Amino acid sequence: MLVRVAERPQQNEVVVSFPILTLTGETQIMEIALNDADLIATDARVVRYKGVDYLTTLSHLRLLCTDDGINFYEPEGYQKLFGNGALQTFGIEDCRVTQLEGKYYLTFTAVSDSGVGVSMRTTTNWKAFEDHGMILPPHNKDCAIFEEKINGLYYALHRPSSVDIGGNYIWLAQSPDGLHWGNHRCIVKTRINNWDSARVGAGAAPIKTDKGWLEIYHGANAQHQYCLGAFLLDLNEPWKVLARTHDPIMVPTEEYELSGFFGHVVFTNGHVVNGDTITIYYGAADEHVCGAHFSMREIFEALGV
Ligand code: MAN
Repeated sequence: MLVRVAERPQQNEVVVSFPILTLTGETQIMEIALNDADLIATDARVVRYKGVDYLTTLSHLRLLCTDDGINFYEPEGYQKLFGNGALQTFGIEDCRVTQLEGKYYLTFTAVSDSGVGVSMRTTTNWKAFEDHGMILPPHNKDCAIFEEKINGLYYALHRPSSVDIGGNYIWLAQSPDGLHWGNHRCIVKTRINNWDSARVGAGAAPIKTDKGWLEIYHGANAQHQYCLGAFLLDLNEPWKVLARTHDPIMVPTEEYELSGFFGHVVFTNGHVVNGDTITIYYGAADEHVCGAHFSMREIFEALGV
């Protein structure tokens, strides 16, 4: 499992402090007095100072191993993955990993003062990584590449945000080489008066099933309450949405999902399928990584297929 680790210094009552990366990769701590009139700090995740947005935490990615899917440890001899370069100075987050033709494709959110976009690294052995830079420019996140080519093309789900006309919708892109993406199509939108009314975004790589590509996605409402749902895409024409759950398949209910660094959040980037059981790994309240078992049959029932 590759986890997002978000770090910040111990906070005190006088200043808000947060780390950013310099262009040469050193960590620099920014400090702003809490009584500074130019500081806006109303969201646990972001601060705005003199018109510039910063993140309150700096994230990197860490590889963990498990023998049973429940107990995880950090293996020796593997590097942590840190932000690198001008487009990752505020960190890297929320990685989806796709295994395709012997290669692992890591697509993650890259954050800097230039914006939030999707960057990619690939590896075959988790020791040497090839950096492909930013593949989808701001504002974009939640990119998950399909684990098989379809009719000779790579496909990926991603989530651009359109601030004026449009919204935070899930799009599908195709690529001849896995690096250059085009023919973007908007396939799943937010739904008014529903749990996914404000934003939707892909979870991990779609799961190939005999009914279609099954995608577990997150949705949030205007109060930033995040739940999980599912949709199904046609196997050969993945821009066709065959079904979508009306109600969420997972809602934050436990104490550790309702309160934490940012409460009322369940947010997934990874899963393991074993027969009818799918173990969905998810972030709870932006604080803990959890796992939950679901029945594939029950998800298909919720989809009405
Ligand atoms: C949102 C949240 C944060 C994340 C930033 C940048 O504010 O998803 O957790 O750090 O976007 O991606």
